[in-house]
Formats: sequence, structure tokens, C-alpha cells
Amino acid sequence: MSDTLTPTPEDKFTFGLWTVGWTARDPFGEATRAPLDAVEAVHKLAGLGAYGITFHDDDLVPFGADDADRDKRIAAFKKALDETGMVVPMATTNLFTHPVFKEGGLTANDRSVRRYAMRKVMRNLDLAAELGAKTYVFWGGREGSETEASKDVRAALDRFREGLDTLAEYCIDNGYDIRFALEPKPNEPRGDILLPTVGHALAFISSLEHSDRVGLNPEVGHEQMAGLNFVHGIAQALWHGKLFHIDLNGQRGIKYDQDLVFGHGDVLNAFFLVDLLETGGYDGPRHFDYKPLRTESYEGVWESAAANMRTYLLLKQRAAAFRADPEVQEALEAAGVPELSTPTLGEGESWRELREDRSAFEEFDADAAGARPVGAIRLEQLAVEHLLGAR
Ligand code: GLT
Ligand code: MN
Ligand code: MN
Repeated sequence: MSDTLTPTPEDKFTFGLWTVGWTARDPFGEATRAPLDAVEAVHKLAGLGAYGITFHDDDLVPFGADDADRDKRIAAFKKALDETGMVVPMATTNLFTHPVFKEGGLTANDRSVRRYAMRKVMRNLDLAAELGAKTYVFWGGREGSETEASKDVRAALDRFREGLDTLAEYCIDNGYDIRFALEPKPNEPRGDILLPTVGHALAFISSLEHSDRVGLNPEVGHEQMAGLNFVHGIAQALWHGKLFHIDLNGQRGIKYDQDLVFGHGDVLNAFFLVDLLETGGYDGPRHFDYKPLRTESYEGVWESAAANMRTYLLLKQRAAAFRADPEVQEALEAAGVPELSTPTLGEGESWRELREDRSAFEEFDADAAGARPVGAIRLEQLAVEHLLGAR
């Protein structure tokens, strides 16, 4: 098999401990797999060519564990990292599993729950900093409601902002080189989650006191659950300089959060996503946040971990071939794609000159321009042919 399809740490592939470690309990059925030890996860992923591992506080140390148990587990995890060279580029807090968070974490109506949530984040920020994490994810799965009357959304956004600004100050004052990445999701587990899409989150970030330290961790399936084009969302996040991290997986349309293997959903969108990530200036981890199917044993778990990475590398190879194909370049030119980078006004031109330019309006043949061919289908078919290995 070609070498470019063998993952290495240079590819920066990372996995959440909760992904390969998901025991496959769902709302209708019990776990189908035994719990996975964090140390084993580190060794197995390293053996498959991954670069790093990420975790929630409670993935590494069970909720409520005493200090001695906590220290023991963290020491064993660190030892596994040392032995394998695996890194921890990102960490996050579980503000969703325990019943205390049933009505929210940073935006719970109950003030004492909000204060507890902030302390839980602070404690894990200390560990994240110690392990060298550069990104801290906030997925507000319980920040939302099922009903309108039970949540004052404007007050909730005030509290969300207060929480993030306070926690950013905590990082600044402790000298932690950590940026925050908000992860949007439209629903599940709450009926409606606050900051449901990339666009909502971007607007919210601009209102933060420490907005320069806060960006996004968009997940493929979460935008697709809302029927949105993930590639467009990522392009806009990059355009704002806010793509701090990314959760790669697969989703088939507007339904429950499937967390399929990357590429096992909308594969054409995944092709253009990899094309964008590889050429658009993103150099962060390629983080897989998926759930190995409940039908699989651990054999299937490790197969699925490898599948995520291999699919990414295959798409990277195909996207590069697409870009290098002279016929594609000619079709892009014919469709006017490069022309969009030319500013609409000429150099030194203002609305005044535009206003006087008769060729732009009075003499412009709108009917002829309306009848021009674009060639979008030819271009897309070229992409499909590259994706399917036909070129
Ligand atoms: C949870 C969620 C993911 C988030 C994780 C980070 S936890 O599994 O479904 O999308 O990225 O909190
Ligand atoms: Mn998901
Ligand atoms: Mn995610």
C-alpha cells in the first residue's frame, strides 16, 4: 500500500478518549463493550499512527474519584504518553453527564450549579495546561432547553459570556497558553442547544471580552444535523481566523447525531473539506470525534480508528490530484472561480467612479451575462471522478 496512506504523527491525527472508549450504551440499550483503559487507548492509537489523544476530565478520572485515585490515574496516563510520544493538544470538561447539569452548566438557572461548573472547568484547565494542551473545548450539550418558558435565552447568553470571560481570565492570570474553542450543535441532548451553529457561535464570540482567545471547534455532523454545508461553515470560520480545532466524523442527513467514521456520511462534502483544510491554512490537529458502531467489538473499534485516518489520507490524495489536473484547472478558469479573487472595484476606484462607468450599467448587456454558461456540473463531475478514482 502506498506510503502516503499510512498515518504518521506528522499527519496530526488525534482521537477523543471518549470515542474509542465509548462502551456503546445508547438510550435504548446497555453497553455492548467493556470499558477501555486510558493507558491501553494511548498505546493502541499510537500503534496505529495517531499523533495525540484528548479527554474530558471524567474520561480520565471517574466523577467523584478521590485524590489518591485521581493522582494514580493521571500518573499512569502520563507514563503512557511518555512511552509512546503521544501528545494532548486539546482537553475539555464534562458538563453534561451528571444529573447536576440536567438543566445546564455555565448557563443553568441555578447559580450554585454555574459556580460548580466553573470550578470543574478550572480544575481540568490546570491539568490541561500541565499536559501541554493548547486548546480547550466547550461543547455546551446541556446549555439549552426543551421549552421556551423555562429559559431566558438572553440571560443565558449573559451567563455564558460571563463564564467564558472569567475562565479566559483564569488562563491569563495563571499564564496558561490555552485558547478556547466553542463547539456548536443544534440539538441533542437538549431539545434546543444554545449557539446551535457555526454562525451563531461566531456572532457570540465577537461579544466576548477576550474574544481573541476564543474560536471554534466545529463538528461535521453537528452542522449537517442542521442541514448546513459544513465546508461553507469551515470556510467562514477560517475567514474569521476562528478555526481553532475541528471534530471530524460522518453524518447522513438531518437526524440524530450519528458520529459515524469520517467519510461514512456525505463523502463528497468530506472530499472538499479535506481539500480546504489542506490548502486553507489550518495547521491544527485533525481530531476524530466519532462513535465506533454499537455492533462492533474492540476489533471493530480499532478498525474504525484506522478507517478515519485512512479515509482522510485517501481524500487528501484525491483532492491533490483534483487540484493538479490540467482539465480541472481549465474548468475552474472557465467557471470564473479564480476571478472572484479580483476586487469588484478597480485600484483607487470608489463608488463615484463606478457611478460614472457606463460600461458597468447603461451599456452592460445583462441578458447576455444572464445567459452565460458557468460549467458547475462539469467541475463537480471532475471532482466525483477523482474521488472515485476514475482519473
Ligand atoms: C460529546 C459530544 C461531542 C463533543 C465532546 C466534547 S463530548 O461526545 O457529542 O461532540 O465534541 O465535549
Ligand atoms: Mn457529534
Ligand atoms: Mn464533537
